[in-house]
Amino acid sequence: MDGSVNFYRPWKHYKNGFGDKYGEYWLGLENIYQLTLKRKYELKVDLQDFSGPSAFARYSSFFIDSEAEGYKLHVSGFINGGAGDSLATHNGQKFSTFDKDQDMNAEGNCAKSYLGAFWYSECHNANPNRIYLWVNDATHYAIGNVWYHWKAFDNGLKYIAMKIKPVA
Ligand SMILES: [Ca+2]
Repeated sequence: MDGSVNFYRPWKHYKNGFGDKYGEYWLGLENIYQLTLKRKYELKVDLQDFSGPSAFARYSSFFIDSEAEGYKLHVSGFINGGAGDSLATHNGQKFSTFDKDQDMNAEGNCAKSYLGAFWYSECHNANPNRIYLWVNDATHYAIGNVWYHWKAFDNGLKYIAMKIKPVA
């Protein structure tokens, strides 16, 4: 949301969480696993562009598997709030960081190649934990925090939040 926290971090940080819950924040894969194990959750991804517009994607079901399963992502029940479904190719993938490559890219390391950490396949349509670019600048091809089906790979977004809440 403001570039104040460095998101290029190793596995241990993504497992345990980091940042400031009132600002830029990662809840932690183990916390997400424990929460979504106990109750049913939905996911809402809020996006905002530097030029003003916003959009969202909702998923009526969200959970992840245990660390032994690579914290594999499970999302379904997509509801389009204008953003498009950029998690479809990430569904069923394990989480990868630069020091823990669990992606589907046999030759390379998506976290290293695209300077992020996510449920990469080979490699991504969404890369929210990536470099904060501060401005719209299409010359920064595919290095920003990307949600492909809304703004393609050219634009890093001003704001990306993935929020979960229990399903009533
Ligand atoms: Ca790989």
